[in-house]
Amino acid sequence: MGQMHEAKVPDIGNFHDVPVIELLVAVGDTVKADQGLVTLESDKATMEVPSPLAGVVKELKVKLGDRISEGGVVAVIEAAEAKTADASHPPLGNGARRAAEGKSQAGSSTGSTSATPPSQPARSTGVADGRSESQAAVPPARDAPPPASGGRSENPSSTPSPPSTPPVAFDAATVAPGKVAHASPAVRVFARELGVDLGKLRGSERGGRITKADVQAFVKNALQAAPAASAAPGSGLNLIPWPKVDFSKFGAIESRPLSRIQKLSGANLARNWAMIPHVTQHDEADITAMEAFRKQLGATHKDVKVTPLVFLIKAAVAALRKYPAFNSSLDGDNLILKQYFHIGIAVDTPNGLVVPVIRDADRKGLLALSHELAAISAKARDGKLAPADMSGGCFSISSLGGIGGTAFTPIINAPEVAILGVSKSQMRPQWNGEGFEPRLLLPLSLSYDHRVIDGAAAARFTAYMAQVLGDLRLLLL
Ligand code: CAO
Repeated sequence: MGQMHEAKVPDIGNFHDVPVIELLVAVGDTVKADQGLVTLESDKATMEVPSPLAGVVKELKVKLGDRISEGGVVAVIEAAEAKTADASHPPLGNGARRAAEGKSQAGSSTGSTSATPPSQPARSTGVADGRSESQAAVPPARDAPPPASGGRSENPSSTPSPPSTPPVAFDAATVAPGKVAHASPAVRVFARELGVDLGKLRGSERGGRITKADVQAFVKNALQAAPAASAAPGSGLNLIPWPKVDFSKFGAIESRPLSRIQKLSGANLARNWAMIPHVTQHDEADITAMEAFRKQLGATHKDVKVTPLVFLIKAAVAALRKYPAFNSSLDGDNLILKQYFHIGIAVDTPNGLVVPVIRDADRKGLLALSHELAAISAKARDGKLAPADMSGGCFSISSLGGIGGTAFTPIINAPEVAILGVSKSQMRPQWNGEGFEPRLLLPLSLSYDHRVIDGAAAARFTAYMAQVLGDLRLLLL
């Protein structure tokens, strides 16, 4: 018989008494190391609690609807082989476990001991409640066949994707937006899987509580109503049906199911693209002087890599200050203007695109931002971002400058109202009034929500960003 190990809730940020909304395994199941055992749902995101090692589920310590905190035991796993229990996952009863427990005990709702390393992160699946924060802003799918344009996931040296859900910045507000509904966690999961906004349902149970049958009836009605709606001019998007093609008639094919994340993020992007009237304003910044300064910083500060991105963060903050409408969100008939400057950065990871947020970027210098960017990118690539790391953004930057391209159309990260896409800088001849001189030009692509921002304002915003990047002294104003 293998040794028994407890699977505990790792560090999940400042969340306590988080409900268990899904049991991903049953007693007797064989699990791999790091495989999700249960799903927890905070008010920001869902997270899977991973198995600390490969083995067999001997006991489930939680049931649907239970509430649990960091350190709480969700399951007991019998190790597949004794040798799989290494120093980082010592078995129960091993004296070494006390060293591993530490902080994970503090927030435990079950108060049991465990050998699960407290630092092992819960994997955020980015499924949030009715607020749409910290979503990835730009389109490529994560686990899909690699895009032709390249990206980190195509890099053969990249770490292969883990078998289950990676952290992702999309939330389920897209899938199930609206008011908080009176429904059990299981019903909410069910509704989310079907893309049903519970806010639109009236529950049949006492107190308006929504049941699974209510959700099924809602979907049935919606399906029946769909043909009529699509036939009526002007109703909804009035789209013709998606083409159904038997591709195998034309050649060999492989059918690959979309991951849960792809489904969620796809819904998110589709919502943002369909609901926000996007316009993309393109501009160029002359970063010749900035680049010289960046190289100088690189030569004198070897402990951190200073890339153009930190200058873009500072320039974006300056432009957000000057044009506050860009640092806002629509809330019904109100515009919420934010007085803080939290900048989301799209990070390409082997597991997909995530958008961690750098908080209070206005209060940080270029070097501090460089350190934070390096730390948060590493955390993202290691799949260790907590939901809190990906929330609260005001404005996002998606930089493909390290890869290539001349321009692109980033999709706005609702409820933000603008996003900056950055492409690769190029040395090009510029007319200075007397002759051509080589200047380093950085392409900027600003997508904005035309309901909130006028074209002239967007042109001013990008022009100002270009001006700041061209003369960094403006940052001192
Ligand atoms: N023009 C030219 N070179 C650029 C550049 C630009 N606009 N931006 C960065 N570079 C250079 C950097 O200086 C660095 O050069 P060296 O290695 O010679 O120093 C190199 O490109 C790589 O930079 P980087 O990517 O490591 O660092 P970064 O700060 O520019 O970006 C991060 C960090 C996390 C944003 C980036 O690694 C990343 O993940 N980018 C992809 C974002 C993404 O996928 N966006 C959405 C696309 S659509 O889904």
